[in-house]
Amino acid sequence: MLTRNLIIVMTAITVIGVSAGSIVQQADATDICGLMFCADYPGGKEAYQKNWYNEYRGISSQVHHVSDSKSHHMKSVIPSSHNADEEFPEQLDVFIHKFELDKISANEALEGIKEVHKSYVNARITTEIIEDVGEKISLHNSGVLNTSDTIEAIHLSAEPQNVNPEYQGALDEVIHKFELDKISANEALEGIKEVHNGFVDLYITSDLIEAVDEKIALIDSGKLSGSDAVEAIHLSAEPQNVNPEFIGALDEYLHKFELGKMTADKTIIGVIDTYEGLTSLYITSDLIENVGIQINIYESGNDSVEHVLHEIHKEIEEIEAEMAALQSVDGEISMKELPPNTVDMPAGAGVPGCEENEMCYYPTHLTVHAGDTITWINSDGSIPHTVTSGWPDSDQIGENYPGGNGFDSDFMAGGASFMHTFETPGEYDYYCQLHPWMIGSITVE
Ligand SMILES: [Cu+2]
Repeated sequence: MLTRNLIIVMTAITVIGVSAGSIVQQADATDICGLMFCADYPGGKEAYQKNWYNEYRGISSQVHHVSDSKSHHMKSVIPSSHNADEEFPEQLDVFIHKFELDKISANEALEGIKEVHKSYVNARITTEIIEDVGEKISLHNSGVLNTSDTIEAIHLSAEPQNVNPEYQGALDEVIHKFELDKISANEALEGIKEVHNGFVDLYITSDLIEAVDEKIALIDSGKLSGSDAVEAIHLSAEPQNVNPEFIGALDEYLHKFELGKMTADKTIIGVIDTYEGLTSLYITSDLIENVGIQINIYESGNDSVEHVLHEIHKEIEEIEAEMAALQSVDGEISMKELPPNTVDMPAGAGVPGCEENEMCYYPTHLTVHAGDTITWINSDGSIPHTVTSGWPDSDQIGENYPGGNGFDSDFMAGGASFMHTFETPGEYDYYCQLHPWMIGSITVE
């Protein structure tokens, strides 16, 4: 898992470095260590590369003889057809990663890649991946792609499972800057287009890339503008996040309704607004469609508001149960024992995807008694986080949280902790302003 994340991060950064340099300040491939600048990484670039390389040793030694040999030794690659989609990328990785670690030149890397490819073709083994790589090699042969772009393109098409996270990671860099008001909507769009074009220029496509393509076409035709466009791209670029974000927004109203703080009529209006907000951005999911059906039932006058709200809540619970089931299949998360009333921000919280295992804030949902003090700890290396009342995109956050009792840790460096005492019963949502996929809540009884 760690290995996978590092590859994703490293290559995402390379893409940003190449394609969005003007937006992502100093985002030069040599300066970035994971999600941070090497200057901020404990031990600097050398430590980062060493950690990263060690993760890869297993694979490297497995096919060591290949990486160190010239063409006449290539018979030592034994192509196998039943596992081709796994083994072929692994064999390519040896050259790609040596290149990324500056251990071999781009030409040497491409030479190695070509020979691995040839050995599969000679053995008459083909798969979509092998064909894709063949295509990239011919683009290089015809002069359309230069050598390092070719390697980058081969890297991404040889690991199709990585294209989406890498693409998302690159988009996220830009989108989060916009959400933190560090760049304007126009600058964000410019950055998104640069990231997008970076992939398209490398002849890499995926469903996700096509979905963003569609949104960009909507922008260009004037149907979406400014921050709506950025939001739409954000949500369609993270389809796994649409439901949690939608649920989070709906919960704002449903919780208030359940706590008797909002009438059913006002609640349904909030729910409809939330729903229309997403659908006007051309964003859909099963949950969004099911909530749409309930809204239709309400608008047709065939059911009471209370029952419609109840049905919507049931839809949410079903999706949440599905997400929980996926997590338990994902399995074994080993966590250190935490003292009571403590929430940890574990390693990896700064990487999108932690929300799938509820590992951005751990525990993500905590129930305490009025008068209890909660301590949050940032254990995520040297990556800063915040603990801020509200949820991404809400108007009133931190100490301005509606209803009072809001809190805001401000930037918490790695190792820092933050405490807040909850005097009043209620539901307290909070999130990280730097990584909006980090969302948690405290229930005070
Ligand atoms: Cu964070």
